[in-house]
Amino acid sequence: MNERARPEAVGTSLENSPYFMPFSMNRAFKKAPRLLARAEGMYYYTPEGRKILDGTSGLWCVNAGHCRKPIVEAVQKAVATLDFAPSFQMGHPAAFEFAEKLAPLLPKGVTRIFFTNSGSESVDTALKLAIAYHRQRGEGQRIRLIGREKGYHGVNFGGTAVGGIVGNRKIFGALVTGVDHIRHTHDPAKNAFSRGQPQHGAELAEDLERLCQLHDPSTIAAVIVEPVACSAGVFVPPVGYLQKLREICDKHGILLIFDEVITAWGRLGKPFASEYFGVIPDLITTAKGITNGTVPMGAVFMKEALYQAFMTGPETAVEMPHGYTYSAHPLACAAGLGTLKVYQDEGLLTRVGEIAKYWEDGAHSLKDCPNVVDIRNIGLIAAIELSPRPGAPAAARGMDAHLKAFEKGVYMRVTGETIALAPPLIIQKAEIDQLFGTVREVLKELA
Ligand code: PXG
Ligand code: PLP
Repeated sequence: MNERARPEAVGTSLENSPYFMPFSMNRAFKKAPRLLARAEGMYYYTPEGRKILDGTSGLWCVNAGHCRKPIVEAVQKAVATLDFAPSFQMGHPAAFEFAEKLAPLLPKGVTRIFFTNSGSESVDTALKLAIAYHRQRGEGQRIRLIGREKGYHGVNFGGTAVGGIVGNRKIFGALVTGVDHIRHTHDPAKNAFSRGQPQHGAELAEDLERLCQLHDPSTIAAVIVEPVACSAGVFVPPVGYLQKLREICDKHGILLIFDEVITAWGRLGKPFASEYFGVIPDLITTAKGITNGTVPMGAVFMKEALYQAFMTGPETAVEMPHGYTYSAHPLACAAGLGTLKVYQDEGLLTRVGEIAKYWEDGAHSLKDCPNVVDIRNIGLIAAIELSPRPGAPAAARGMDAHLKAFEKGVYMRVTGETIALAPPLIIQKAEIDQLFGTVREVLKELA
């Protein structure tokens, strides 16, 4: 039997498990499970004790590496002290302390923080805030939301609607009305094997101008994009593209939202991608690395004007009717405070600047491997795109790469035929070599 499916490792067969797994091939997985039992630093360990290098930081979230002591201890202490505290009309000190410590890290002019529990909730919060902000200012006709093809903004209704991955949208009906999409920036004919930002494609931002003319800009509330579109296969913005989006939004009074669920927290060598690209949006959505993935949490960061637009009317009224039971959960705030301490003590929010070149060279060294049609990279992110296997179901080659890598001791995400690598920011050169070395072996063996 396949090592991954040894029943004694999990106690029992999982084939009839009631667990409906998210974004998974449930039936195939339950026949041959890939389980993780423990984690430490750069590695996962399977129930049978195999050591697995974490090539994608869990799901792009464990930026400081696994089971870091200051974070674990902060959460342990918090859970034994204040298990839950309501955040509606009440508060607890860690929520205010965490906001206070986050504020100095934010891009210039971005000053206020709303806590959620995930990236999806952050996105829906930001979209609602954008529409409500315009209404507060007497521009209630600005209700349209613009996303981008190939964008991923989580799975709630708003995020699914502005998202641009067809497979994630098509079975869920009409979603949210008043949404449109600008075109994506992927242009392999011109930009294949670019190192960092591709040279061609800044003009694709003009597609926003087209939608402004189609709908009239006065009806558009916000544009949401990922600075680097990670989930759909790692699409790095062409040089000048994000600047152009910013200009068009400014010209028409449209809010610009950067979805930094993945790109924040040092992934590109700066606390935020906004800083890396030198373009400051009106709102930033994030999650994942905000707590190093230990306790679910997300946040929306916004410019002062957004917050102030709500701080009107009588002080006896709730200013913004939105929030989650678990907004600013005490465990999440404790995990966030512990995480920030690790990031700051170890310089992790800027460390990628030192290793990005070594990482880039490692990624592009795979160019000669069979079936590789493109390699893309930025910061500590790399994508290796494979050609589809002729006549096979979509993404078959990619999935086989994922399975083979796991057998060889590497965990990596695959989206369609694209391998997406984004390891914890503590990775050492020897582990970068191990990661790309294993991918090379996998690609050589893969038909
Ligand atoms: N926005 C962006 C840009 C994301 O990348 C979300 C929103 C949603 O966050 P939550 O916390 O609700 O999942 C994400 C999440 C992958 C992968 O392997 C990517 C995500 C989640 C799971 C897997 O590409 N991105
Ligand atoms: N549904 C019901 C019936 C509820 O009472 C609540 C919260 O009180 C929610 C949904 C929203 O849950 P959450 O605040 O965890 O997002």
